[in-house]
Amino acid sequence: MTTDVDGLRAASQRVRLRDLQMVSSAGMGHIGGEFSVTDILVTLYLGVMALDGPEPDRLVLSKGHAAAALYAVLAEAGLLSEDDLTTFVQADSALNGHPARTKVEAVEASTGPLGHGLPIAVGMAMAARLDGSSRRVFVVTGDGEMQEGSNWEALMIAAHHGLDRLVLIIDRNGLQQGAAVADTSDLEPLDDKLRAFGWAVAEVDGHDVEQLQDILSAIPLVPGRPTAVIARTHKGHPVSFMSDDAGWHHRVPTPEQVDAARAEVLAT
Ligand SMILES: Cc1ncc(C[n+]2csc(CCOP(=O)(O)OP(=O)(O)O)c2C)c(N)n1
Ligand SMILES: [Mg+2]
Repeated sequence: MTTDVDGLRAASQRVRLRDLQMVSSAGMGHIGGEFSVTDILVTLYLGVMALDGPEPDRLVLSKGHAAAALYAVLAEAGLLSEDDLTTFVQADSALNGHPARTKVEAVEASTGPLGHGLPIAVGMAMAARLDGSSRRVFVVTGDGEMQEGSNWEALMIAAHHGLDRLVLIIDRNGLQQGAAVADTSDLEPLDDKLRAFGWAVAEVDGHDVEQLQDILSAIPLVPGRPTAVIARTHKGHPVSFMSDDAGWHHRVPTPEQVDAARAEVLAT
């Protein structure tokens, strides 16, 4: 499925509205990181990935705490139903607060404990190569998550094996839980570090679906190298009172805040 840029923008708006509803009725979620990653997931599922056919691409949402955004995007892609979304984190629902591979067919890897998605995706990319498949493997991490040492082992082994169908997208919103990434264990210069580990690196505005679609459709950027896309985002985007505020990592909006946020999402 390849949606055009206007279609992607409209889908992002619907996903954020749906996410607000899911988090407020469930009384839990991670709205800040869900809003920062929405445009990335929408672009991947609706504008880049092959979802069916002989060689479907695979996606691992390593920042599994943003599960509500993933579920809402899967519904846009026809891989979950609107009814499914209403069950988010209810007892007996398949839609847990973190994605579970054994419960949702479209979920490729169970995630939540940070630092595992990239190593899993490396294994998937190696398996694809062994199968003679040209499928791409996309993995989306948080930037705080990139502090985990397991990611840097995975970066090394992916480059060693020249896995150029593997794409890492880092949701570079600058914040983790309760703090700025730069204040706890700084990642910079992130692009140079990734290049030094043997990756091709691009940097984009992670809320610009056109830029995202262009770069993510141009894989591999360098033949023989895995690709890392540093997507500059804002936690809570585009809601003014949530944006770039670590307090909105997992705060649940009040009904008044839901209304105010809805109006701002609709205005973008
Ligand atoms: C190994 C591990 N440590 C801690 C947590 C708790 N936790 C959940 S989200 C989060 C912050 C992650 O920050 P980042 O990766 O930047 O995510 P984003 O800003 O996109 O929400 C933390 C510490 C976890 N899920 N896994
Ligand atoms: Mg972050």
